[in-house]
Amino acid sequence: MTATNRALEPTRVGPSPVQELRTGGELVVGALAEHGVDTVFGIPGVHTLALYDALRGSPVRHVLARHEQGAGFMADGYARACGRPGVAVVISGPGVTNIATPVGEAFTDSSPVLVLSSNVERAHVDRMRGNLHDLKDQRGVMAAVTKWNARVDLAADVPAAMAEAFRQLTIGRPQPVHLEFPLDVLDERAVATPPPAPVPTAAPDARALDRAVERLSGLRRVVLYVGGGAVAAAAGPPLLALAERLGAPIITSIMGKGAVPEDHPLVIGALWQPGNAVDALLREADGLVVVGSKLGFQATEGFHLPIPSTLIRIDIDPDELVLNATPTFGIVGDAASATAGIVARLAQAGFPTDGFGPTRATAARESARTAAFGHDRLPYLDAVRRAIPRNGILVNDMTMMSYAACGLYPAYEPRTFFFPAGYGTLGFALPAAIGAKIARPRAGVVAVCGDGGFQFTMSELGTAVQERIGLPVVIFNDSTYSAVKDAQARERGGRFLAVDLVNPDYVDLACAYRIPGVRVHDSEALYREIVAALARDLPTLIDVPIAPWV
Ligand SMILES: Cc1ncc(C[n+]2csc(CCOP(=O)(O)OP(=O)(O)O)c2C)c(N)n1
Ligand SMILES: [Mg+2]
Repeated sequence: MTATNRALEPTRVGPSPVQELRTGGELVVGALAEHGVDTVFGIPGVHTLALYDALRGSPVRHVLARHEQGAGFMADGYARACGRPGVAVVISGPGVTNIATPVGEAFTDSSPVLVLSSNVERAHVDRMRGNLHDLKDQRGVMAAVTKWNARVDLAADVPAAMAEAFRQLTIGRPQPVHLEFPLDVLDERAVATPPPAPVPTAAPDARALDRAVERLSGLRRVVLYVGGGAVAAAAGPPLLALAERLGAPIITSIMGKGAVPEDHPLVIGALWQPGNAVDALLREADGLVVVGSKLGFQATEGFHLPIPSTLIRIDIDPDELVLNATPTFGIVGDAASATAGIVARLAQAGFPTDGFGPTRATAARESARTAAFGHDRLPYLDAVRRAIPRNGILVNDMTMMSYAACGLYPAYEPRTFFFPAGYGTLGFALPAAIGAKIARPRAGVVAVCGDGGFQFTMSELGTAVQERIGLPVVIFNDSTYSAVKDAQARERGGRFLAVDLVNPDYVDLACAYRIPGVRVHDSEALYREIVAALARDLPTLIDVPIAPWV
């Protein structure tokens, strides 16, 4: 096996007592089942026939996408919804380059996606000898968008390689990994060597927690800033306990939405903006505790988030811990156990503080809401929120209404608000929502798209119909790439180009797929149609013509 980040030597502990010869493909599928994978998303080809042969009759469900980009977003949506790795299976060459985009999204947003691909025969890999689906450096393509990737050159190495892939998906920051199998490896028969034992993850350093508490006891006005790491670690209860003990308001990034309930009086949500009431609160603060956030360029509006004199950072990833803002000190650890460790020590110290308190936090939130982007479209967002159950999932595309939702749609539970925050890929919402609904079939899942973004992956409607996915797909339709038009208006003196769209009639499109399609003109009708669509076991297209944003 050849690995990108480090050499991988599987432990050879001799053949198992039952020396059953299995194909590489069977060993891959066997390992998937052993690692608890119930579903894979993909598109077959002649290079993956051995894998599909093994999937037939296995307990692993295969969901047939219409484009590998869709399969990648579905795997990402699945992972975001339940926290377990989402798995995609693609062919060599075009299958790999097609899936690189959604894997890029999963990479920037820290979502654990496993891509399994074929490659040409071992003897021909990277040599461009005219094989079907030749790609000069397939692993290089995927190295750009994954945390770890490797080629498996012997069928006997498959279990160890799969074990390492799952280890990579579960240690540290969750991010995509890729394994490729030359097609003759998938057909090769071998006795599997058992995988090495998993390595347990380390607990946060007790001395670092002691020092954090020491430092916190000298502070009077602390604010918590919570990112996607808190969602991944299900850190809500200890974060609320910490906030309540310190009287500390909680600001979230977009990726942190839902880590703590946005109707708690101390929770502000993703409403920080330079100059608003939340900004004022931060400028008054003497301490900021950042949990599971890289304090990224976008989230901090170009690094303009006010940082008080004491900055404590908690992150599972030692590199992210010091990225963008140097902490007074940092704690390497997962958001839940590190925060719980601080709370336990504060309780022991009998540490009392009023801090800003819930009244200040709630006042800042309400003031920031009235000044937030898209406040004039609130009736639509309220209708969507009322229609989706408290634990239901809103899956957003890159569209103006979703930008408004980032601030104004309250999320109450972890893994209920998805947005392609880092890579900003149009076409995320529909396939990611399909993946989410497959991961959590009983949850109410709603996709929100713009008319432009929807067309990037609308072919996945076919997947949703075939799999009978009950999914309202709301298209806020202004026949425009408004986000771009808005930028051309503000930054280019209104010199518009390439932003007007001639769209299909989405109700007719629904008709072509033989699924319900409706057009609604106000928020009440939108609410009713989402509720009705959530009760169906088929997708529903809801076209909402809206006033121009620009
Ligand atoms: C893959 C990809 N290509 C291009 C863009 C650039 N882009 C960002 S927003 C946008 C317009 C989206 O239009 P629509 O989905 O109708 O939403 P609206 O902005 O009109 O609300 C474009 C083209 C992108 N984000 N992703
Ligand atoms: Mg539009």
